[in-house]
Formats: sequence, structure tokens, C-alpha cells
Amino acid sequence: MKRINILLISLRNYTRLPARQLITCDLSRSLSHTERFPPTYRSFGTLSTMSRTGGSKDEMIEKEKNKFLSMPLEQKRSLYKAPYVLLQAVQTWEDYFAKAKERLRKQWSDVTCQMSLLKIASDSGTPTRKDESGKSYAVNPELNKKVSLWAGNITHLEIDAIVNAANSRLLGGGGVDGAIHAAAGPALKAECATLNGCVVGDAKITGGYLLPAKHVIHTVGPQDGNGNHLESCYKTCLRLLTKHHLRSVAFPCISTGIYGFPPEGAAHIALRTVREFLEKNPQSVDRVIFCLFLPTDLNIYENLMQVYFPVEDLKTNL
Ligand code: AR6
Repeated sequence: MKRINILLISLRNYTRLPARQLITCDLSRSLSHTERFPPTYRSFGTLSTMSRTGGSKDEMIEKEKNKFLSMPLEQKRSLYKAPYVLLQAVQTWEDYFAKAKERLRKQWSDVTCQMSLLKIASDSGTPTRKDESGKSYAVNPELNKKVSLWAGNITHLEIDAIVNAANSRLLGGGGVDGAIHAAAGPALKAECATLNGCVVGDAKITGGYLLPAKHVIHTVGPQDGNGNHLESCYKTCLRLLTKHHLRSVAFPCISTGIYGFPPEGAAHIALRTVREFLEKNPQSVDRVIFCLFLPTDLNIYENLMQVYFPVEDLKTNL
């Protein structure tokens, strides 16, 4: 009983919930929660008692970050809060297309889809699909193996890095930011607090802590629909990825939620920036995953993939 009381008090300190709410918690869940957040994590949660364990706050954060980065995978997996998804389980765009090509060809041949999303040009005699600026992209089988459309929760991906659509304070928020901080645990916020925020269009990297992903790249999207700033988010995230020798990354649809960027325009920018980065740096990354949480975003990306990552020549399928 004494142990249970200690657990409840500890949990109350961590969650700052009233005791009555905690008592209604399932105890087996409380126990595993306490195991996941040992005393050092509770001090991360309050950000006030860091020095108690000795060493500076920064040293303690660095130590915790490295603990998770060097932890044996099986041990780390036992701490995850949700199911995890391996990179191998995320189909490449090439495989995705092969499995869904009948449906996709039908979807793509839909007149409305072609008129609203794509510019079909046949001025040279060969029909091509062009992006918003009139550029067309060649079929490139190597690049089609490096990108993926994946519908799901980004916090489940066990890959090198996931991107967070954060705000400039980098201290958590709603949407995907909230989901990432909830799954990573309070140590993520403690590390973020040392970064002095982040300006729009820039990105900063942290550890992933209790997330299946090793790292989180936090970027701040525009709130005013500025496409250059959104492009800069994708570019700086990709630059950080390669700077840290990371090989796989997943992007949410930055700025298209609470920040209100029109999803179709944002998808053009995301796909074009990634295509151009991969063309210039084909060996630097193994996989870029577009994580699509909403069915409407999946539909937009499926349609635009034929422009930025074409799998077959249009002339054979028009
Ligand atoms: N996994 C993948 N994608 C998700 C998830 C998830 N778990 N949850 C939401 N999305 P938003 P923003 C998608 O609003 O527009 C926060 O408060 C969502 O459907 O998270 O850049 C920050 O602190 C949408 O497609 O980010 C900032 O204050 C996409 O993620 C502000 O929101 C982005 O939606 C940033 O706004």
C-alpha cells in the first residue's frame, strides 16, 4: 500500500493532475508509466530539480539523450507507448504504385483531377505532366525507391528521424507537435527548452527519447501562407538530416493544420523540394516518407506523385 501511495504521489507530481483523477487510473498502467518515467524523467517534467542528480542541466539532458540513442533496441522497444512500424514495413512509392496502379490510373485519368492538380502539356509531341511552374520530372526508378506515402501516426515510425511541425518557442503545442511530445516524454521538452526557439523556415534537431524514432527535427512552418518559408522548412530539415548522417526521415504536412496553409499548395512545395533535393543528393538518404494523417492529404499526394515521382511515361497511359 505504501508503494502504491508513493507511486500516486510521484505520478501526481509528474502529471500535475488532482489526486482524485489519478486514483481512477488503472494501477497496472500507473506502474508501467512510472517505469517509463523514472525519477530523472520526473525532474525533466518540472525542469526545476535537474542539479539534484549532479552535473549541469545541459549535461544531464545530453546524458539522457545518449542513453536512448545507445540503448539496445529490444530494451528501448519495451518502453514505447504505442505500436511501432519498421522502415521495411513502409512501402516504397514504386511498390505502392505497383500494388495500386489500376486504382491510381483511374484516379489520375479523372478529368477534374487533371485540370485542378496537373498541367498536361504535349507541346513537344510527348505528353508530360508539369508542376505549377511548368517543370516536368523524368521517370527515375532510383528515386521512386527512396520515397513513400504512408498513412498513419508519425510517432509510430521506428526510423532515424521524424519531423515535428512545431511553433517558434519549441515547447510543444497541439496537432502533431502535441502527439510527438506526448510520445517522447518530458525529456524532449527539456532538451527543446535549451534550443532558444526556432525561427520560421528553420529547423533544429533533438533526441527522440521514448519515441521509436531516434531523432526529432523540429521545424516552424509559416502561419501566413508564405511558400518560400515552407520550402525552407523542408530544405533545412533535409540539410540537418544529412549533416547528422541520418538516412531515413518522415515529414508530416507542415503548416497545413493549425497554421492553415492550403494543403494542395503545401503538397506541391513538399514534393518538389524533396524531388530536387534527392536529384542533387541521391546517395545521401535512403528514404523520405510523406506521413499523411488525413485521407484528404493522402489523396492529394497520390495525385501529385505522378508529377514529381512519375513511375511510367505518360504517353503510354493517356
Ligand atoms: N502524425 C502525423 N501527422 C499528424 C499527426 C500525427 N500524429 N497529428 C496531426 N498531424 P499541425 P501546423 C497532421 O496542426 O499546421 C501546433 O500547436 C495534421 O493532420 O500539427 O504546422 C504547434 O505547436 C496536419 O496535416 O501543424 C504549432 O503551434 C499536419 O500534421 C502549430 O500547431 C500539420 O498540422 C503548427 O501548426
